[in-house]
Order: sequence, then C-alpha cells, then structure tokens
Amino acid sequence: MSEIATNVLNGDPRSIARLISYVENGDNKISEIMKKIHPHTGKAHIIGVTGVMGGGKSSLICEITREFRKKGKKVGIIAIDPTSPFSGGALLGDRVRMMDLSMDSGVYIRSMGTRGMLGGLTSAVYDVVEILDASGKDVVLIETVGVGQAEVDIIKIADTTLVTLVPGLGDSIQTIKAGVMEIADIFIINKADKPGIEQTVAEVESLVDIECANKERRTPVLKTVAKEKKGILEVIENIEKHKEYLENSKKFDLKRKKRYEAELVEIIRKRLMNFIFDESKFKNKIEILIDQIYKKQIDPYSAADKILGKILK
Ligand SMILES: Nc1nc2c(ncn2[C@@H]2O[C@H](COP(=O)(O)OP(=O)(O)O)[C@@H](O)[C@H]2O)c(=O)[nH]1
Ligand SMILES: [Mg+2]
Repeated sequence: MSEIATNVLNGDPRSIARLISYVENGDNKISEIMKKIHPHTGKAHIIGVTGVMGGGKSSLICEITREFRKKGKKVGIIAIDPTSPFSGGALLGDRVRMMDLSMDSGVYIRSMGTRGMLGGLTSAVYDVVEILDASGKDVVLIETVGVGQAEVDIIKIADTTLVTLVPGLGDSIQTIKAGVMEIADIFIINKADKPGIEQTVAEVESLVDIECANKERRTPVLKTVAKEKKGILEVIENIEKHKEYLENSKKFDLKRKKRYEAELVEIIRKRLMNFIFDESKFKNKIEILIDQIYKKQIDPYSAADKILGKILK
C-alpha cells in the first residue's frame, strides 16, 4: 500500500494509473494512500479549461501541453468531457495529433467518465488532481464541458480557469453574461480563422470592460487557432502572468483553501451518504420509511429527520 504511494511520488505512470482506478472504483484503500500523498501536493499549477462542446478545448490543451513541454514542464491532463478525443470519441485526426503526447513520459493523460463511478465524480477529480500534483507534474490541465451547470465545478478546483469561446456567439453572449464572466480568468476565442471573429472579440471585450471596470485585474481576451498552433504562446504567457498575479496578491492561498474546503465538503458528503445508504440497519429503516411515505403515514421531511436524528445523536 505504501509502495504504490512511493511509486506515485516517483512519477511512475503505471502506479498513477492504478491509484486513479482505485479512486474511480471507490476502493477503501484510497484514504490510507491519499494520506501519504497529500504532504507532497501543492506544487502544480491547476488549470481548468471549459467551454462549449466542439469549441476546441482538447485541441488547445494539446498545444498548451506542447508549449509547456518545450519549457521542460511536466504536464497532467484530466479530461472530464465525455466527447473528448482523450476518451476516444473523436475524429481520427485529433487522435493522430495527440499521438506524440501520449508517447511522452513527461505527459500523463487520463479521461474520466461521468457515468458508473462509485462515490461521485467530483470527489474523484479532486483526488486525481492531488495524485498528479504529487507525482511531480508542474501543470495539471482539466477539461470540462459547459460552464456553471457543469457536473464538476471547475472554478473550485482550478487556480486558473480558461473559458473558451468561438466566433459567432449570437445568443450565447447571454450565457456569458449570466455565468461565465465571474469564472473566467482568461477568455480564449478559439477558431479565430472563422468569420465573425472580430465582432466576437469586440463583444467579449466590452463585457470585460463592464465586469472589470473597478477591478485590479482585467480578464484578458485572447484569439487562437488551435488547429494551426496560432496564439498559443500568448495563452501560456497569460497563464503564467495569472499565476504571478495570484501569488503576488495572496489570492493563491485563498483559492487553494477554497479548493480544500470544497474537497472536504465532498468527502464528508460522500462518507455520510455511504454511511446512510450502505449500512444495512439504515437500509431497512429507509425502506420502512419509504413505505410509510407512500402510505401517507409520514411526510418525506419528517422521515429525513428520523434518519438524521439517529446519526446526529
Ligand atoms: N477551424 C478551426 N477548427 C478548429 C480549431 N481548433 C480546433 N478545431 C476543430 O474543432 C473540432 C473540435 O475540437 P476539439 O478540440 O475536439 O473541441 P472540444 O470539444 O472543445 O474539446 C475538431 O475537429 C478540431 O480540429 C481552430 O482553431 N479552427
Ligand atoms: Mg474535448
């Protein structure tokens, strides 16, 4: 058990893969192993990449990874997007483009399914971030689809959140106003080779003008053509600048504490749920209560009180 932790700390990819599988399967060995892992975490820069499906997140992540590799940085990639090339749902071209990354020992790629995971995806993602961090990755990139309503709340995990958009937003500019503005540390308008790019940039810039009017930092709006590796250096530059900004303004510690808070809540929630729903005595009790709710002998709230009362006692 401590052997796997030691191997993970040494960056051994097979041990990393095995430990992540434990995490995904909700194996009860993980709490002991994670105990050994945690003291070695905190060095990696956690970068969330979110945005619409097909916007070029995976392509961007590939190019960003290549640039970080040129700088000698080790990179971990977690893809939570079920349609991601990383999880095999992509066009052949995308996979071919990523071949060299998957052959590179300085890159670890893992896709995580949203279904069939015991113990909850969010909690598993926190663990995988810790594992990759402890394994010596300098940068961990996390790809998720959607914003706000996403299954995994990326801003609670990431130090730096990249929101990707594409030209011709139309109605979705409303979505940006509604939720994305606060979470984006950097906007990336990808597919800048497509028509309507200047208008989209102008629209996003004017929203940023309003949002950041009284703030010490203005959210950068960058243009990229991931397919042609254009604009990637500016992305790297801005990612690094954002990290510096966080560190200089003491916001880095604050973000990290927020992440640990969210992680702690997740673990407690998961354990409580397991405790209530796995324990056979509660199982019987719950079945009886469900029956009583059905027969209108009790209401759901009072039934919940009965179960919680037993635990909190
Ligand atoms: N025209 C154009 N297509 C791109 C660009 N970047 C990515 N694509 C293509 O857009 C499609 C979706 O890209 P992908 O990275 O899988 O998007 P994701 O769903 O956000 O991860 C793929 O066919 C890419 O080749 C770009 O800058 N311009
Ligand atoms: Mg993708």
